[in-house]
Amino acid sequence: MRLMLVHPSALMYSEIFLRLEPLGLERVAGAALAGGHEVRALDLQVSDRRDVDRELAQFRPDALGLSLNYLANIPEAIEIAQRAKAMLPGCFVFFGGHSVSFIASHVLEQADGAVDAVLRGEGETAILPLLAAIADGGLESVPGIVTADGQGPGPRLLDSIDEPRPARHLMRNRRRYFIGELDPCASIEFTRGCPWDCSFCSAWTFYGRSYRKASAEAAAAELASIAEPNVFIVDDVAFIRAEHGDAIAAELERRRIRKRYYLETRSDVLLRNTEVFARWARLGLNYMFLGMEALDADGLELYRKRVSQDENIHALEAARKLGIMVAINLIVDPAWDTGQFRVVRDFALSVPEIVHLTVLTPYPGTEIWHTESRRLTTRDYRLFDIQHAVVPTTLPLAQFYTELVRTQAVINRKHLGVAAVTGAARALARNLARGQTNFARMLWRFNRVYNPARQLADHHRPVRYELPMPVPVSSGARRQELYLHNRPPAHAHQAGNVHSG
Ligand code: B12
Ligand code: SF4
Repeated sequence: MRLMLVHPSALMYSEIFLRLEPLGLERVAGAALAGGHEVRALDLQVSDRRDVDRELAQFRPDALGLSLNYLANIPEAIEIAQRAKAMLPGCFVFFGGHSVSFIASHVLEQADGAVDAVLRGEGETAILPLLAAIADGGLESVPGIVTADGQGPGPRLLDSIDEPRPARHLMRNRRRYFIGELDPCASIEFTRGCPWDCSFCSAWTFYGRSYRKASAEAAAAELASIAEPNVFIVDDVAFIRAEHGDAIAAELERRRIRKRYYLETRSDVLLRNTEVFARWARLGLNYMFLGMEALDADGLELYRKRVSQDENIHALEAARKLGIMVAINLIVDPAWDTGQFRVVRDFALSVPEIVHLTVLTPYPGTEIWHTESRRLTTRDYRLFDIQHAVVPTTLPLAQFYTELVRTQAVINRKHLGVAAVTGAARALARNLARGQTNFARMLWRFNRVYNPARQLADHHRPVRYELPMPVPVSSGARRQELYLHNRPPAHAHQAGNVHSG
């Protein structure tokens, strides 16, 4: 069967800092290729929308799958589905991915016949049964399927994430993937799932709090096959288990693989497994993203982060000692006044790290989607990108964005200053010499992309597709009700009791 897979465009604001390969889509492609299907893929982050039409006309796929990890991409994906159906009425169009999994039937209704099915949950286990069912019938028994006729069996978790390998070779324009000065940059997954349960996050609800690890051999073999010199490790929390991080490091040392890495982790994990991070720093770990989220105990408690402010501060010190550059994430609560923005600006200027701000956003799949008592001020999918306020702001909205952008600009100026005097300037020159311009463009586009008037205007665009209304549940509701994957694989307990709180 001919299968075409598409990842939608980059989101409005994040694309200046990064653009990364769609690993989930590549893994679904890998599973379909392993099943003997003919597969083509397009990533609209790095390709033109007109390429979809061109590819549909030339390849004439029997099935078209779109990746929807991000809510903000849903309107675009529906438009692509409608266009594909108009061009190829016999083509089976389906959606899959993180965010759409939580609101599958709602999106199917909105697509009004242009989308035949949504596959909830992990795509690798469902793609071959789906393609077989498109040919021979039996859609209702595909794991995770939702169609206009109703919901099929629950989604199935992969037993081992070692296979299938992502079909990286299908992606065109790979040189356009980058994160900061790691340009160009590939992505890899060492583990899947997160055992913590932060109230604003859907990583744990998607995987039913399960946690799986790739074998060290498979992880190293995959890294060895990656051509790019830089790699983003997509794990929700890297190196939770010290022995796992060590085992992969040992394989890389044995194979003499040296690249530069970027990863995301938690302060308590960094403090507990400092030796592992030190070993990875020697292997090329240059950058790390720490989700600190709040500067005070109340905020940390509210987000159920299960980390103290002391641990956060110690983690920054530990990373500095290891020579790893840290980007800190802080969540901006729409309830903030000017004083709270000032506190964050002062903090950002007082530390050498880069501070990244995201706006608290209840979205489907998170606990706060059900428990947040403030009413939504908008249900426009495009504003659910954690750069916009979707619940009432204490400051008038225009002033809220002015404060937000001012704070980001202060941080960015600091960042540019740092770039001018540190190794980043050398990296910039090196990248430009090699024709890699993604990083340079990012540094100079900030003022054009981030401006309060633009952010405010985003709220006044005509809205065609809206999120469903949140269904309130009591905060004491059973956890399992939030889970998308309900049956962890047999070995999910490998993670052990890693909860920090
Ligand atoms: C790595 C990552 C990124 C990377 C790369 C993203 C990319 N290009 O795909 C970067 C750093 C760029 C990123 C950025 C952002 N991210 Co992000 N990201 C993740 C993370 C941690 C892992 C995703 C991943 O690669 N997993 C590994 C792969 C193998 O899994 P997967 O992509 O989920 O794919 C599987 C299934 O979803 C499914 N699937 C996927 N596509 C398809 C397609 C079809 C047809 C089918 C059938 C199945 C299918 O099958 C795959 C294999 O099992 C997730 C959290 C999580 N655990 O999912 C957040 C997450 C997806 N990100 C999130 C957010 C908010 C963002 C940002 C908006 C943050 C910001 N403002 O800076 C940006 C926006 C990025 C953009 N598109 O422009 C939210 C999503 C929020 C939402 N509901 O919309 C998540 C869920 C984290 C969270 N806090 O809850 N992100
Ligand atoms: S530790 Fe990170 S990935 Fe895990 S639930 Fe909290 S925010 Fe999400």
